[in-house]
Amino acid sequence: MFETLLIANRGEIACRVAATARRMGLRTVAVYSDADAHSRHVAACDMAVHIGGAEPRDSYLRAEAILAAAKQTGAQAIHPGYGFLSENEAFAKACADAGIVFVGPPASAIAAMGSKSAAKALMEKAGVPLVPGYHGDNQDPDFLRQQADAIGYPVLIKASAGGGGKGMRVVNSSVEFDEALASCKREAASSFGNDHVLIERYLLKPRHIEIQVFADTLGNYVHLFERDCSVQRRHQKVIEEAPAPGMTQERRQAMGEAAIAAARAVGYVGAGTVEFIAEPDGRFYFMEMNTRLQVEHPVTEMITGQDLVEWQLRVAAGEALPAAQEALTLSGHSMEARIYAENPDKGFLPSIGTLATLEFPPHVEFTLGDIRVDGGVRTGDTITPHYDPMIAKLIVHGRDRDQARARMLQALGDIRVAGLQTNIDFLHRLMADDAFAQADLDTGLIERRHDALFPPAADLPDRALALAAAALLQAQGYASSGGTQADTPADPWSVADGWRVSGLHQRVFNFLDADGQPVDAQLQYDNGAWSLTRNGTTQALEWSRLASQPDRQQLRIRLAGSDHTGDVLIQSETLTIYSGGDSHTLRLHDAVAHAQDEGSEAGGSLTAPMPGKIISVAVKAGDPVKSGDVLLVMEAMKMEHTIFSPRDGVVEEVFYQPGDQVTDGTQLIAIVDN
Ligand code: MV4
Repeated sequence: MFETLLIANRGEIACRVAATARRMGLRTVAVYSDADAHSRHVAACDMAVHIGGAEPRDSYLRAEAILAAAKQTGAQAIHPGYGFLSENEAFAKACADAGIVFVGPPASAIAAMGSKSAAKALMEKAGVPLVPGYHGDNQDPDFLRQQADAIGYPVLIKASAGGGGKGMRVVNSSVEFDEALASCKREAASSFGNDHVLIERYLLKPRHIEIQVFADTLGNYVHLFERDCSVQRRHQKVIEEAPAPGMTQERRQAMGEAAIAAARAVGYVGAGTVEFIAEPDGRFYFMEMNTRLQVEHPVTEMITGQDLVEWQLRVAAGEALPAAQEALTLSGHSMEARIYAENPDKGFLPSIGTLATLEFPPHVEFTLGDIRVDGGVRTGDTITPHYDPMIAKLIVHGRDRDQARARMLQALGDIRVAGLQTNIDFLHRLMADDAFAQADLDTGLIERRHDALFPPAADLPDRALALAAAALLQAQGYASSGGTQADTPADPWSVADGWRVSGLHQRVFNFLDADGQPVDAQLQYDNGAWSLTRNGTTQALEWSRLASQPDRQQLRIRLAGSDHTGDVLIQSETLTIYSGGDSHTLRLHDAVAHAQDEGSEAGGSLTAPMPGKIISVAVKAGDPVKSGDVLLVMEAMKMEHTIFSPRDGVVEEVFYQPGDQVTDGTQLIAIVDN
């Protein structure tokens, strides 16, 4: 076994590889870009080498810089992770030429699977089932139309060099064929620089089922069963699971054997995935082979008990596969959900910003367990526009699919994230969806279930509003508890701030919901009892504190007789309320005014109170300003916010211009004494 391993990647997969390498006693070398100097994967390794700028082409895609880092640190092997250089034939070859072990297949195997039509020709020879179609060299339009007519409509035209769903056209009849072919070829030429296409029968309601294969340098091949990755959105996997629901022992064996035949046909070594498309009746056809470790490999680890990164490193060091086919067994059921910083209500637009809070329920990392989290970021880290905005993979294991799904639902409901938008509530709805629960899976599930998965924004539940208001009172020290069941009775009299209004004590909180709509909560204390008034309706409220920190209140409430527990994260004026398995975000009105007070205490530096976009700047360096003058306007959570000067002074510097995106906590303007 080599002693030093360089990990040519970042984020969770770099941390994942480092965890196993270190467990095996290897020294690990991280590489990092300007944007990643303080990131978790650097901390996870023994050494780190800076390789360039934030953009991937300036760092993680620079083969020469990575090879130089390996030489400099004495690394004998390079693990490429996934993405970046993992399926780059030239990089695999450059490693081999430099005498460094590439933890992956030979360059020739990457090349053989690179072109769809060439791979299909190879697979056909190896006896791997293919979708009925034409994948030859003849590209004459009349000839291709005749092929389509013979296959029978609908057919699918696919760019040979395509991938990820790009360069595909469904054709429903012969008369539409010529135009679809021309348009597919135009897209293929401009996207891939190659307009070669193939024609296939178009399958309806297909499932994406893939087989994990492994081969060593001694000629041994095994498969580690299947994963079902049918739940996708625009060719991005959302949920993966193993085993595939409804899989029979015979079909598993047939698919496993077909996958091994595919790997053999290209002289494969290491971890690979053979993707099949499966019809509702179980017939399956080769789609493509991924010549790397995949994002979803943990679900295979969870059902087989094997560490696939350890397997990769052993094979790369020339050892035999750790287990033979007969020794591999499958146990229980595993699911993975990809947690992303993105906004499902805005077309899954990445959500850029700082993870002010990031907490998972009790879990293990990068290894076997009922709840596993493979992550690459920590609290305080920033999701930048430079890289994939995945926060973590949540992986669960259960004795069967129902238990795994129940664990996933529970774990999703227990994650706490503040500072940016995530897909967690969407994943929760997906997991709870009837079609998913009944394993009625196909690649169209998310679209088919669109209305259930993207419900119109529901009104904020009263329990969430009550939790928010009670949490603010707790955090601001107005009350140590509220209600008869609490340890200490509330004593609003002790707080002197205009709390007392005409004999009762009341406090109004003006919030804006995620759509910018006002939501007002009026809390009243009268004769030892609290109540919440919303839109003129009053309900009795009691609460007690479960745990309390300035930025986080865990409360139990009883609202109109119903009990709820909840967790409220308070991040300057933004509140994230977790209760009953869902989450809601509220902003206190007048937020910006408060943020400025903090700014003045911090020596006149004005920081963005939330992530957003600069709309306009009213001052420039050298301008004198008075307390209350407008400095700039920013947009956040669909609202415009005016930032006023907290004091008299002179503008020393303005750090941003209109159009710039800023994360929260970013200094916007410096003001000095005049
Ligand atoms: C297909 C198909 C139906 N019939 N081929 C999409 C990406 C590419 N790798 C293959 N894809 C498909 N090929 C035939 N003959 C439907 C898809 C497809 C799909 C496949 C796997 C997972 C998700 C998908 C989503 C839409 C379409």
